[in-house]
Amino acid sequence: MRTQVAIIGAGPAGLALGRLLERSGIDAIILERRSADYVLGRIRAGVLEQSSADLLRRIGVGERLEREGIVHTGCELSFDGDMLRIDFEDLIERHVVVYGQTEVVRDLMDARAQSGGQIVYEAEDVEIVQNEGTATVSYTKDGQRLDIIADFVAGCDGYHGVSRASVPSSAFKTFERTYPFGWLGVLVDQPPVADELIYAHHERGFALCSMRSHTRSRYYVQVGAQERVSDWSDDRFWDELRARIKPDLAETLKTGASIEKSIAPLRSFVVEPVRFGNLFLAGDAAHIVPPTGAKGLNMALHDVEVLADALVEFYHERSHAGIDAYSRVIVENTWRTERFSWWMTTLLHTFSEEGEFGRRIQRAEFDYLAASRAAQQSLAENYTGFRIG
Ligand code: RFL
Ligand code: PHB
Repeated sequence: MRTQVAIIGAGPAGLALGRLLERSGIDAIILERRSADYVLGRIRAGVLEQSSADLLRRIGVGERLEREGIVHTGCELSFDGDMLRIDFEDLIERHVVVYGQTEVVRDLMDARAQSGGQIVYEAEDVEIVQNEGTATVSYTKDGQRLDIIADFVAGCDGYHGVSRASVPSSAFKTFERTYPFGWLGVLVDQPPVADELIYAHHERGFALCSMRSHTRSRYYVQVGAQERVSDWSDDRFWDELRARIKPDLAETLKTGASIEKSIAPLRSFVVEPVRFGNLFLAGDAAHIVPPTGAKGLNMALHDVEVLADALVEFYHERSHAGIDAYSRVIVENTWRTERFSWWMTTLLHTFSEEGEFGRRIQRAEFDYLAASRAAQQSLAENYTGFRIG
């Protein structure tokens, strides 16, 4: 098979890139290791930056987002029960949209099915070999080994994918921080405890009250890196969450049987560069942020927007400028977002090794935020999405 762009991975990055290219008349095949149901079953992000929502509308997959997405003009921070609302609208005239990653992926999959674009699910043992000016991507489907010859390969296959692994490790540098804790998340069919997200610091650990809709809530508590989901009954989870949020909120919290429960490790990870010949990394394949700033999905969408522009420039104008600039633009944006996600994580989590000094510094940071409009503006512009160039 011959195609212009072989896309590895049908997560948000791969699917959005496929859509962007299709709308510019560029041919692409998407290879995904898992089944469509498996991909749709993963519960992940919940918050879209305004610019991500704009992108999805622009590429014609915004109809359900428009109907079901919930615009949030602010969020709440809580420190030992003291509340601070960050009013995005008032501070910087921007907002975010609560709309689950699962729904974004579903909308993109539906759009691709409608337009007849190809996604090969359950494509096993994907291998990438770069040639002069093209790349060969091989995979096994139903026991048969098949080849795709492509001009370019987009590695949208997440942190554990094959794309980065296909490049000699001497060709790139990685930067990593692993946090000594994870997030235990629970999804429940109950109305959210508040209208907006609450990011709570407590001496027992961080907690987040989020949502997917007016009737479905998503809650998280910080747990030790070694904890296992099987040690957390629903009752234990609800008790812990209640202990970490303001008592009057804890009283009104509506609990129920969890419909999903999982632990996600927290890490910061950056790859430099993110282009190797005709292979481009995008999304979680190129960078990981801890989920505290709600950035991962948004970064993935931004990466592929930049990549699609670069490829369109190449095919339509025969210009290499965009593809030559890709790595620099992505790495620059990545570090800016890494800084913000690290800062939110550092402010809100409990770090036992930092002792009482660390806690007082966190309190001072919270008090500064509460007192300073400039500090709130900085948080708001980063949370709702800040881009250079
Ligand atoms: P994905 O979603 O991991 O998709 C990669 C796809 O590639 C496939 N794949 C392969 N396919 C073929 N061959 C191979 N060898 C392959 N290896 C892998 C995989 O099966 C998969 O389908 O990466 P992508 O597209 O870059 O998207 C990134 C986002 O998924 C991620 O950054 C976010 O979910 C992060 N994140 C959040 N981001 C936000 O913007 N806002 C949030 O509120 C938010 N909350 C979160 C999060 C991530 C979390 N977890 C579980 C880490 C909350 C959590 C708990
Ligand atoms: C979520 O709803 O899953 C969510 C929301 C905000 C975050 C992280 C996760 O910062």
